[in-house]
Amino acid sequence: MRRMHGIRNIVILTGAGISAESGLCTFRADDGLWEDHRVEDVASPAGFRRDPGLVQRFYDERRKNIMAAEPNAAHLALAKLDEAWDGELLIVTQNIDDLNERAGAKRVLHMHGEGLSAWCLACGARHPWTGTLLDGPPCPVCGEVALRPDIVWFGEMPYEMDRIFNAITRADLFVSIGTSGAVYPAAGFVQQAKSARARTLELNLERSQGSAWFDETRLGPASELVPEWVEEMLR
Ligand code: BV8
Repeated sequence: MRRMHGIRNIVILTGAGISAESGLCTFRADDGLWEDHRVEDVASPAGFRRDPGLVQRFYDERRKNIMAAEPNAAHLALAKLDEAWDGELLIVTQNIDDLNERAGAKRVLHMHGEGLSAWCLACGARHPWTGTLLDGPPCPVCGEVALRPDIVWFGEMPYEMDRIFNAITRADLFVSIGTSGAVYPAAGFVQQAKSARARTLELNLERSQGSAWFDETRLGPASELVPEWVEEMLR
């Protein structure tokens, strides 16, 4: 059934801001995540080679925080849209938390990896992981002590770029929620959406670095803006 606004295919990009009201720090806020760590020390292959203990401790802490957090009204609204939307829909998240899935959303893609997943550098296997990695647990498949966080670090290729590219090319509407537009290639998706003649909407607490590319920017907390927007889409 085609809705009154003629939109069928939607791509939604989310960043740390959508999980801020669930108590998970954003990156660039004053108390931002990176405050007491240099990004390149904890989110880069070189940082991991230099001090694997620091990086494992950093992500063990993030994993604990993720499990202690709960989805907020923005995650629940996106899950409601995902459930009800009979057109194409893809939630592309830069976040490593599983709050979209815990809210019930199905069509979710983690372009920067997942905090609750471990990746074996010896056999390549990936494992759902809720424990710690600092103590060097063996890989459940090959037994090697070679597990790293299943995270896309700076300088590494984001996951499923082809699937993201195809979804944006087919999109009628591109919506960005809770992201500062500081990190590429995610920050460049709005330009690709524009060239695919999609409508572009930004929902954010403050204007992002890419605000100029959006047809419309709504400022405010995601827990208010996202449920409002979803109601509009399902009307
Ligand atoms: C790559 C996982 C090669 C780790 C992350 C072009 C130009 C310049 C630089 C580059 C470029 N291309 C590549 C680069 C280098 C680099 C990059 O972009 N550097 C930046 C710093 C300049 N990019 C890379 O290295 C990428 N890889 O390029 O590989 C390649 C690429 C393509 C094809 C071939 C080869 C990999 C980048 C991924 C790194 N990993 N995360 C972890 O999480 O620990 S990035 C990480 O930082 C997040 O995932 C996210 O992407 C980014 C943080 O940004 P946000 O999520 O937006 O969070 P932030 O705090 O900044 O902002 C929060 C926003 O929310 C704010 O606007 C705030 O106002 C708002 N907000 C706050 N509260 C609320 C709210 N909004 C609503 N409601 C609220 N309550």
